[in-house]
Amino acid sequence: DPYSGEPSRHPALQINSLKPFNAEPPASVLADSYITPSAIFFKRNHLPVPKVDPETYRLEIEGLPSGVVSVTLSELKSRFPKRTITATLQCAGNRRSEMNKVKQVKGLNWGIAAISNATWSGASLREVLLHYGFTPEVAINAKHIQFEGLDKDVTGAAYGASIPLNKALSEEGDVLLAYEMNGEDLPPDHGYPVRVVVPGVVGARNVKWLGRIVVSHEESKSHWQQNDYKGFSPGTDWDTVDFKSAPAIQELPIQSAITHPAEGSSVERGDEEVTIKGYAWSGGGREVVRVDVSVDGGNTWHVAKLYSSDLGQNPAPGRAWAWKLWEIDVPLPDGAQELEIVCKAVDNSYNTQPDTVGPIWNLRGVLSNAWHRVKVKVKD
Ligand code: MTE
Ligand code: MO
Repeated sequence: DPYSGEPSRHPALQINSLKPFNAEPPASVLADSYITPSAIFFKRNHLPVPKVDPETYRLEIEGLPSGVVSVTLSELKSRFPKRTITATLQCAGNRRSEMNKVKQVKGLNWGIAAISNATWSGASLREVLLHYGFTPEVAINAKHIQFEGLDKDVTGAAYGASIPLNKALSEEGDVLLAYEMNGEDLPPDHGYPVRVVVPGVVGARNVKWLGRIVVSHEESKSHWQQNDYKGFSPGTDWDTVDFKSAPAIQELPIQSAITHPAEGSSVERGDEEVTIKGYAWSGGGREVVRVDVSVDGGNTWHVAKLYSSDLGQNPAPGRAWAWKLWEIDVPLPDGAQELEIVCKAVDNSYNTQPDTVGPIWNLRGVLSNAWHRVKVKVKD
């Protein structure tokens, strides 16, 4: 069994698939802390977790004028300043289960918690590439940075993905070769000993157990870059889909969801108010500037209070990599028997979420970011 050496996992995780391991925290605890504890951070593995010995670990870098470079873990830690960012990771399939309710899609049936927030520390990918000989001449032909994991399928093919060169090389891109998560060594499930953190970009490009970086004129040839993680029209089905016709998902769209109260729970009329909580995040470093909340299905709206890091710092423009948590107390409407609680977020480009799932439905169930709706009863 290739899965016999898997790490132990927190019992609170809600398991979507055991082999490979895919799990999300309960929605009710997701917004309890701004930084998601690593043990309950969502986990999305396509393959068995590889066992990597930090002593023999080598990161290979290809496509630079000096040929193949081989970097040890201690070189990565000692040669480059340790950079730290707080960044939210979201799987392209977060909230896929809502698409499934419209029409069956293919993929893991994620709820609203295939998203989590952590601090990540490591070497800057930009600084590493420049150190090992990346020059403007290289940039004339190179357009993509490819990443390969040390996790392999039965045919020996590794997990792989790529990002545009400009994201990797930009000083404001903040792409890390991370060796720490929340101040500790990366846990096995999250890519020990090194993973790429590409803030603002879909989880799939944040390659774990990083074994190789290739500076290239083309995107990664991997299945996950070419034939998956792409968006399509609701009218496209498995008979007509042409994966070559759509770009690979990189920056994700605006997202928000309600973590409290839970669907089907109830509130007391005597309380006169309902406390509503959730998260909001946007891709590409766009900052969430507002979250609107309704308790009557979207007829009337209230503006929630936003929370970011406990340091209270505003993110630099275009580098809002971390989510915001939000909270609001809304008065109970007179006589209502049931509330339809709705949230939608707005980012600093004034992008907002679509109101329903139908028009954004797609066969793979990715990019599911419609208004999140939760129904609760009002008890007399
Ligand atoms: N990297 C490798 N090597 N193998 C994988 O299966 N899954 C990707 C990405 N990086 C994956 C990977 C996907 S689809 C997501 S959403 C994120 O890792 C999940 O990261 P996490 O498990 O740390 O939450
Ligand atoms: Mo993902």
